[in-house]
Amino acid sequence: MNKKRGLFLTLEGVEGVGKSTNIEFITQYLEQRGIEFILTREPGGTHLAEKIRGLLLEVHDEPLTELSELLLVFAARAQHLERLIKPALEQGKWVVCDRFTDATFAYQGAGRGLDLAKISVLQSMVQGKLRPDLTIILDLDPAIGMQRAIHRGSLDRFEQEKQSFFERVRTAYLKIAAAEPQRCLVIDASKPLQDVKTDLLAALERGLAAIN
Ligand code: Z5A
Repeated sequence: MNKKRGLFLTLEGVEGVGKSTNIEFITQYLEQRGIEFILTREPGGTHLAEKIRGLLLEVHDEPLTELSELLLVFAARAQHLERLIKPALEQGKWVVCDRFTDATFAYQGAGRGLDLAKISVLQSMVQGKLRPDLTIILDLDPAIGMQRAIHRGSLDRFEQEKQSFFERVRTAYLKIAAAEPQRCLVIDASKPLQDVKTDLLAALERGLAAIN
């Protein structure tokens, strides 16, 4: 029997914007509706892809080149897609993913300044036509995000970047949202958490109604 493909939802935003916090609201929403889903993240999501995540986030004596970083992001994604995301979608499960390829366009593209056309080539090579059905972009001034995240202790390789890097990342996310309004919903994450939750759930209802 052919089961209907599950939906692919992604959550994006700058550092400390509240993705982990808000993803919990999304999963509660899906549970209440009896929707079968998996929760995963990028970079990572499978045993090997999580090892690649370690390489990407740790600070190394030998600096990682920008191209190596880009290729590692897509290597992790290729593993994640084939081993976890695609099988789940084919079984009819929804996939909720903390970051996906929009993060590559934002961080490696706008942040590092790598050629967006090259990222698009890798996107097609690794994903074929697969794209998220719905993407929630939590938008916040990176200075506030950094303040929210700072208590976590030592900074990873990305967290050590300057504020201007994260400002480029934020602008890139807003550009993606403007270019693909049918897929991307932007939520103002500077509001108190309860208000962000209300906006997020309303956006989710609207977004899902438009897809289904
Ligand atoms: N990366 C990349 O470069 N290219 C790629 O293609 C991909 C990723 C996929 C790891 O991502 C890094 O990988 C990321 C980009 C890069 N690096 N950076 N930066 P990650 O998603 O694992 O790491 P992260 O961005 O650092 O996520 P995070 O710091 O865990 O942030 P978060 O999940 O968005 O935030 P949170 O933990 O939910 O919230 C932070 C704190 O704020 C917490 O105490 C909350 O209680 C509080 N909070 C949340 N919402 C609010 C509101 N509304 N008001 C007040 N306080 C709040």
